Amino acid sequence: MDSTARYNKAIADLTENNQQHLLAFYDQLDNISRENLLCQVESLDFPEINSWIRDYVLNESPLEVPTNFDPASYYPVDPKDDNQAQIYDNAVNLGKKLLSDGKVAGFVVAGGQGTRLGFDGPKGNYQISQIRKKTLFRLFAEHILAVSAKYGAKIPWYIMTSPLNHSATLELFERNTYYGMDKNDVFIFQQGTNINFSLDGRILLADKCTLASSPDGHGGSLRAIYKSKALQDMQQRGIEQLSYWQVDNPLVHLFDPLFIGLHALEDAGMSSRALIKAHPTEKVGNFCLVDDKVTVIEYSDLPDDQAHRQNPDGSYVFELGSIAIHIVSTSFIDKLNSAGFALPIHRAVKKIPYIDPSGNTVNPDKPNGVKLETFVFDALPLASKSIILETLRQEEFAPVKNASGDDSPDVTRKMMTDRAAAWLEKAGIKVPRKADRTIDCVIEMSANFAVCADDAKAKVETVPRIKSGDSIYLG
Ligand code: UD2
Repeated sequence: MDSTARYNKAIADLTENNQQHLLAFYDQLDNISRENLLCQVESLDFPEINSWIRDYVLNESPLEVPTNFDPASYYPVDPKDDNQAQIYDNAVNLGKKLLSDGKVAGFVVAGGQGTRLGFDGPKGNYQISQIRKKTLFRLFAEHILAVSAKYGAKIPWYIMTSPLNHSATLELFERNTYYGMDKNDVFIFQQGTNINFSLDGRILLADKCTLASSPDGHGGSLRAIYKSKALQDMQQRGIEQLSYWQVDNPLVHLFDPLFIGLHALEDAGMSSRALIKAHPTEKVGNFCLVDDKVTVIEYSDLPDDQAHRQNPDGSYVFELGSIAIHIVSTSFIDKLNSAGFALPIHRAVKKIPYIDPSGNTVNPDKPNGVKLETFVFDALPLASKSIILETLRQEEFAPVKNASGDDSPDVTRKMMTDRAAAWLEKAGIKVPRKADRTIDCVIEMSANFAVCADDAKAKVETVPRIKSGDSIYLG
């Protein structure tokens, strides 16, 4: 079909679906831009788009929130009896074996925009460590290398980006020589995107030849792993379990043998770390049981009376918060994709820059459009089995999300020192504290020194005396 015929067909399809404004500037474009725009229009699946507009754009509360749910059961940090202690021992042994057999890989989702932090570029390039100013990506790479060395096995690293930051991420890894990792063990791939709509259901134009679009949510990772052939790469390497985490949390225990082992012992498809929420309405997902399946109900969807419901002992019934740390079996991802699957779509009303009918770029100062995303935790109920292991906030959860206040770099950095101090004190080392018992020094502990409290204990001899006000790097 020549370009005139293609244009005629495109305008007819768009008009039929009330989206003809997308070609309003066609006459002003050069040939390359026209071709580019026609390709985007030709790829639109109108039956699907019209169902999205009906169900998620024009419908303001599309998701059915379950009304009948119970609290989910979980493995506590410390085993509750001898029987459970035996299970934990077996799990640790199995987890260690899977790591030494090279059956485990790392997987970080890093496709988000990081708007709240106000940091330009991939969030993984944010300098979070206090003394050596290491970035999140560098800390994760060092952690992976340290665990690889500990277990004498390769641990490949899969990184999901989005069109917003893919080339910048690739460039970062090249410039930093893959942070010391073998380039062949780092697999960087992009997630998919969804087009953006105005509140009245029209597709927005980002510029005169580009439809507005945004990353399809971290739930898109389960399809992107498959489409990018990352899954194939994992299968060729014999990877059975993926350790999944978010790019904003430098405290995550990337490869905890207990977590990996419990998941594998139970033959689970996808499992989760959880913590006891700081307060009933903390902004994390809530682990629940819906129809006997582990399900996360987002904080915004949990009714207030349920969030505040208490047990006779005063604890909250829905006390378990999701911190987006999972183990996912590669066989589960394969099964999902081979059978065809769809995760629920979540609607987010946002400020989306667009081109108005006169061709001017508008940067709205209030939400003007809808982005559609899927969430990875919505895959939990699709797994035939799913376990939850409790963790402690101070051990494993200090995300960098906001420029100041809660979840800000200052809080994260303090928690990094606090955890290092706790590991040293557990090993019998004296750490200076102020009168109010807060730590009176800065400690940066590299993964090379320790990835868990036991590693730190084995290195006590190498730790210098720490005085009030010191800045100590343990490498
Ligand atoms: C997420 C969870 C929340 C809690 C919290 C812990 C959701 C909806 N909520 O909240 O329950 O567990 O994390 O920190 O997830 N990302 C992509 N592609 C995308 C969107 C996000 O890769 O299209 C990545 C992003 O780079 C980041 C992670 O997913 O690593 C989390 O994204 P977020 O900051 O939007 O999630 P948040 O803080 O709202």
